[in-house]
Amino acid sequence: MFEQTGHAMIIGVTGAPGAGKSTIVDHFASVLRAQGKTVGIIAVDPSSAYSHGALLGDRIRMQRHHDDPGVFIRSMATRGKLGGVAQATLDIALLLDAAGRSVVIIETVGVGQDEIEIARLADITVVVLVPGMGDDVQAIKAGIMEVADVFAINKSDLPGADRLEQEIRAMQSIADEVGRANAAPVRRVVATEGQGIDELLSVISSLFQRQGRQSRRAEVWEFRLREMLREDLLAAIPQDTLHTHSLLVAEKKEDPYSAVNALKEALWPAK
Ligand SMILES: Nc1nc2c(ncn2[C@@H]2O[C@H](COP(=O)(O)OP(=O)(O)OP(=O)(O)O)[C@@H](O)[C@H]2O)c(=O)[nH]1
Ligand SMILES: [Mg+2]
Repeated sequence: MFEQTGHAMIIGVTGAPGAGKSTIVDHFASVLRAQGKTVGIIAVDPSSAYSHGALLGDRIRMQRHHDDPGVFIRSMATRGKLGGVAQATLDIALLLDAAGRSVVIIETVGVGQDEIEIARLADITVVVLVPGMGDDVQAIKAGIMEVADVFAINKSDLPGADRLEQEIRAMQSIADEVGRANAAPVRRVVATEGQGIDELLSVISSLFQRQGRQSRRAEVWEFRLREMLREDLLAAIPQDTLHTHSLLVAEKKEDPYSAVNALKEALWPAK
């Protein structure tokens, strides 16, 4: 199956809760379908640990695609444990890729570090910001700035879009001064009206074309291989050996460094 992967363009859409990510993704799907492309959508939904409403909301908003086999939608609940979700998301994205979807879209709420990891899996990441939310700059500070390939200012029908755009530009020029150039293009959209969606998608496609399919993949695979290695090594250590050393460390009969050495010894006995 792995040989069949590597054909899809993976788009990440991230941003604050309620920024309009699902509405944008929904319109992306319509535009892509009209171009004859097949679409896979993965909605990573951290809020479903607390309320199932959000999950249902996503389904309802994307309902106009529900009887189109060209659009596959999968919601992933993270149930409070984000570790491992990035891996699971990548695996599903690869599965959709292998199944022949031309575009795979990953929607994730950009709040924590783990979700930024998910955003990094994409070939092109769109960060959705909204005017007048006050926490935009916060979100940018939290590391979202670096993962953005494109900024979408959604809800541009509301006041404050100019100011937000200026704020983004100011951030970019600071990043430029400290040598972390990020001239990600900024586009305004009104997702509810479908305004600016075509333009946003064409910016995404041309960035993807320019950067080439491979540029992100080595980074993504390094991340994935690290996880696979971690899982394999942990699985190779007998559970009771790990437990015994945990007890010893807790009782201060062994220091953690010696414990790790002893565990490595269990994996690779010295000759
Ligand atoms: N005024 C205005 N409202 C919008 C626009 N786009 C989306 N909304 C509204 O914003 C709300 C949230 O939209 P969603 O698409 O669910 O946002 P989301 O980012 O997917 O939300 P979560 O997945 O819950 O984080 C909905 O009530 C939308 O109708 C827009 O361009 N202008
Ligand atoms: Mg959503």
